[in-house]
Amino acid sequence: MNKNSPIAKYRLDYKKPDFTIIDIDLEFDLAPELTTVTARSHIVQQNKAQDTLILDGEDLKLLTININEQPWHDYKITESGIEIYHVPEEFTLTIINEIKPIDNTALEGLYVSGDALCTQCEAEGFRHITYYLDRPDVLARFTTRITANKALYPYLLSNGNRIAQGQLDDGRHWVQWQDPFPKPSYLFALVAGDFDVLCDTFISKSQRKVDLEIYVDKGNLDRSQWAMTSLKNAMQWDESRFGLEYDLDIFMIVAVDFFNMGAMENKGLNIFNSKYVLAKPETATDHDYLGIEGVIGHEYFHNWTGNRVTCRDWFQLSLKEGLTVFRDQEFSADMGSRAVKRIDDVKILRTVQFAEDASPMAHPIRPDKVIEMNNFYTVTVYEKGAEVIRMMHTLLGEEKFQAGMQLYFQRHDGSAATCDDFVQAMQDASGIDLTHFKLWYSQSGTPELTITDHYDQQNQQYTLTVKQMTPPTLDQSEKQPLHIPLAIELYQGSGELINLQYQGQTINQVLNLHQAQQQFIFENVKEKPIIALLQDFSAPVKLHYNYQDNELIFLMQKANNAFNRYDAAQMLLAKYIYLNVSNYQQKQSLILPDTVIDGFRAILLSEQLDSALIAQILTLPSENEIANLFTIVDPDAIYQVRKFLLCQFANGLYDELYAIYHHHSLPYYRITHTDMAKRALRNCCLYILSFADNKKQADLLVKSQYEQADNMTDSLAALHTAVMAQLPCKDILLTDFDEQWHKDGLVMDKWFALQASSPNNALQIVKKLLTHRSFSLNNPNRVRSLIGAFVNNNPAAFHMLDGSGYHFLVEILTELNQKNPQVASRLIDPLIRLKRYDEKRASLMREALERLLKLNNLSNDLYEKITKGLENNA
Ligand code: B3K
Ligand code: ZN
Repeated sequence: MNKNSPIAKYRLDYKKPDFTIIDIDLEFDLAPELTTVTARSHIVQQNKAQDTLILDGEDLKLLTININEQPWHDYKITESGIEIYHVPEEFTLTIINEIKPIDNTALEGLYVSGDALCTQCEAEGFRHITYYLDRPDVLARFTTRITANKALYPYLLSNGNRIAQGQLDDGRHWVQWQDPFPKPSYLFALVAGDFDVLCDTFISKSQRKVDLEIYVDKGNLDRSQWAMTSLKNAMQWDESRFGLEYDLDIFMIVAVDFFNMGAMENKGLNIFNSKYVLAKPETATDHDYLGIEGVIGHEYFHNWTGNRVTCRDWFQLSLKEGLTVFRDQEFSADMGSRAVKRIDDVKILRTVQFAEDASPMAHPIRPDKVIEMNNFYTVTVYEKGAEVIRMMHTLLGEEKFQAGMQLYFQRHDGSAATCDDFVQAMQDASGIDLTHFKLWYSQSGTPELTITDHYDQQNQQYTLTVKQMTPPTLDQSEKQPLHIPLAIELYQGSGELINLQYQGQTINQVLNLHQAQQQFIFENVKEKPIIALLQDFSAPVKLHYNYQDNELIFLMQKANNAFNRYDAAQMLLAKYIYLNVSNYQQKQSLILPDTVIDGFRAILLSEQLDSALIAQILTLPSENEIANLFTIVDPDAIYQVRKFLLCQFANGLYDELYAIYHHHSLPYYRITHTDMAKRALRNCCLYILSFADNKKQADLLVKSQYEQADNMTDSLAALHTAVMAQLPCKDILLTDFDEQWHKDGLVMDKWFALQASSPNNALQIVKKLLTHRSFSLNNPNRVRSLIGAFVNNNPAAFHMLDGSGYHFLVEILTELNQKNPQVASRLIDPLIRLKRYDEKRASLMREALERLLKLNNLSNDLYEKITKGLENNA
């Protein structure tokens, strides 16, 4: 931070460390105002030619340095750490330094969260605690002794097993922890505070008893049970699906209110944003419950994919993140509805990741150049990274994929590995050549498939021609064809599946694309087939194929694969969105044929489809998802067209929506997938029908649902509908919600986000809410829910033509730049995408970026994104 032109790091510059650290003994004398850290490290030279030890360290006050217990003066403090000269080949280094957790508003390193103290060290936070080789390929055994006031901090936690504890005379106590597994510094964790603890045990497959402890703020015990259930399910699932067993005697989770992201997989001591731990029916929605299950699973699964095998350098981040997201997606799919989970994941990819690929931040899942590592915890590294793992799973099949996992652990357990190592293990275990496939790791951008077909009646042949092309991105102007698995199905008009044959042989439904253009011939095809493309979204690509409406309606109703049914509906809507945006821009009337409405009616009335799937199909794509259909985005037209479609659905399907709404009411709240599905469909019906001309009835329904709801899913759905459809009851309900929940930050986040997405006067509302009693710019969750929701989920308001949305964001970022650069950097994404907007907006966005670039002490995080944004527009 605080440098004018920060220096970029390049993947290809990787060098092995000159020294390594075998053991580290840490002592913390803990207090928020001043903490003293004593670090005794056993250091061994790796490169004989180098006797200068360079350690990372930021914002530290050095007190003393000893080598082999003798004071050492041959060193220099630098901007990024310390250089210690003429060190021996093997020695003990003892460093004592001070830090001030209370001043740490960036929430990186050791900081204060409410009444507790906690750490966040990934990626490069440990250097804010002490001088160290703060890189993931230095693995040391950690022993940590924490001393603090017992009344204020009765619980003192760190990684591994508790090995000793004691009392001091002055009201302080101490606890010592030892982690038997060597680990990089980013997995170090410490927590001190007073908590309520939910305790349980898990018996592992080799009959080991593992103590499970979840630490929550006092008074929140009644919201911690679902997290425990999810943890036990995750432990069980990892044993049964991946054969992976937990390796310590204790696993702890601590929930904190101040956290920059979702959670952190520190060895044996996961630290979580309380949003992903706390849930009870009155305060958390079904969506929250599923989110908790997924994140608890994700962090737990990191114990093997991340901790036991870690990353050699941060460019390899997707090695652990893409793989662990794939694992958590599979966990959630196995626990609930696979189809619904797949649709949710694809939506995120299409909405957020495709937008990132089309932005100046485009990067491969394994980036090549990084200024601020925290900027690369992206949906590309995580979600596209998971799609790359999923494609390997598709190419290998479950059995060979699991054999690849075993080989990967056999080769790399206890060490730091690369993405290439992972692919090599998959290739060696399966015998399947992944040489061409590896390009997915180095090429950025969203590939586009353009597909044409031809049916030859006489020869009963069906020919498919597939072209692939990846548009250039700011980071890479040249693109190559990729190895893309394209899963297809062919249907007869009767709905029957056609067996894929070529030269008398049945062929696999997963076609392997390798070239810019390829042809596939299918024989014995008795009639012109209807093709279902990209089954289960077999590759993260955009698809162009000229479907007729009737073909899409057919697939919506008949496709075997639930994702393809959903996707056919999406493609049908996309056609009319595209057409109507152009109509709107040319001031012509908007249209939606009755046949389309009828297609959706059939889905709504379908008795064999899962209710949750019906709700997914009936939910219109968000404005952001729609934006990705266009090179130049017109936020006003998209908003108007989307609203038009909603009104057409509402009026056209009113009776069915109304009937299903009543038919799906539930007597009480239970967290089962069947009930969640019913609530999803019911609330989807309520939402759509509120856009009908008959506003009075909707107003009554919404109000009564809000008043009668005994759970947050239903009350929030009512409130959401009231705001989005601007129903007369909205203000009364919003006030009531505020009165009831204003002391509960996590619940108020929903209220803030909802109002930031308001279709009317959103900017004024957001500005006013900055001074609301429950809001604080210091808490990342509050910032994300109010400001994040405004800039990300309300494109028509953020991109207002007078530039007021941009102006507002500049003001907020000016404040957050100093306070919390990571949170600021997440918020700036929509502002750097100048190229996607008309000239007027683009020039206002450029001015906003130029103003930010002039800030004093501009953080590396913002600098990297602003300069890319401006470069892209040059
Ligand atoms: N590994 C952490 C993310 C750390 C982000 C640092 N800016 C959580 C996760 O992906 O599981
Ligand atoms: Zn992760």
